[in-house]
Amino acid sequence: MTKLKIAVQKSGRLSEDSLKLIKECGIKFNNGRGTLKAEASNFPIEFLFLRDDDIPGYVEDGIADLGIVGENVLVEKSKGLDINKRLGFSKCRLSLAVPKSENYTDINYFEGKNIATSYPNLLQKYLDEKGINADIHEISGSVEIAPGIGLAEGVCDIVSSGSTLFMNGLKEVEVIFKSEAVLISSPDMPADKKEILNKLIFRIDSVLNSKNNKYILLNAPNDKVEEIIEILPGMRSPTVLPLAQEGWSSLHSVINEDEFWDRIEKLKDAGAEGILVVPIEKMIQ
Ligand code: PRT
Ligand code: ZN
Repeated sequence: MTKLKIAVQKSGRLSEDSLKLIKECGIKFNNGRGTLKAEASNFPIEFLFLRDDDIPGYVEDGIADLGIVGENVLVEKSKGLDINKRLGFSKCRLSLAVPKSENYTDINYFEGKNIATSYPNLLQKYLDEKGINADIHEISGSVEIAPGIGLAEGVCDIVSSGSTLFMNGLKEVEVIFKSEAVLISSPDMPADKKEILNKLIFRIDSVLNSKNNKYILLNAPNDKVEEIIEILPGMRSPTVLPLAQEGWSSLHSVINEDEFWDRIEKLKDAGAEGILVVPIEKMIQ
């Protein structure tokens, strides 16, 4: 039977969320500590646990059919792979930073300077676009200490909260790339594997959609129902049910996380009462 092999990070910032997503897709497997491989019991998929930097290469070589990796690593390695799905976790940015005391005005600051990074390709591309000539000093880790030990005048590193830069006396001055975890595959996947991939993507979509949406229930006097329906865009139109109390209705719908607070305020102003908002387990569209 055809199976997909998916490469996921063995241990690190991507691992937990990658495996959580797969579990939320209803896929069951055992991954004991230190195992390099695992097999799902209820879906045709096998897992390879690897270092994130190796994942694009393994997918390119066909050792794995799919991978979950940070977009920063994918683009840095530039392997001509497809992004099948943006997964919304491990969000971060690749930024240029300089010592706090520096008087930074714009990107021309870096002309002729030394920049330490683990992302030489992404950085070079950015500097080329901006017409800046700088010396890129590639190092594999602890990039943030480079200015302090006199190795470089600036750094280009992954930033999430900004506290690592702050603690090392640096300030973020330019964001050069925004990243999140992505599901990748080789562009030439055979049809039988593609079919399994489409099933997996269908499940991932329903999990991601459910995270971005909430189920909302509220009560409203009948003469306000029409106005409230205008504010409540559902997957189709809201469900309206009569309440035991004469002249009142209950409305049910789905609301997007992004517009949530804005809509709730409008609903209250329009006369909605007893508003309940509940998470959605899966959402099939
Ligand atoms: O061992 P392996 O090679 O598999 O893992 P790794 O150590 O190379 O990678 P890992 O687990 O640290 O990160 C995996 C992926 O997570 C990265 O490629 C990014 O896509 C994503 N990610 C998200 C991050 C961060 N957030 C992050 N904050 N990767 C690294 N960091 C580091 C950054 O390098 C810096 O040292 O955290 C520090 C900055 O964090 P803040 O919060 O202080 O700004
Ligand atoms: Zn790595």
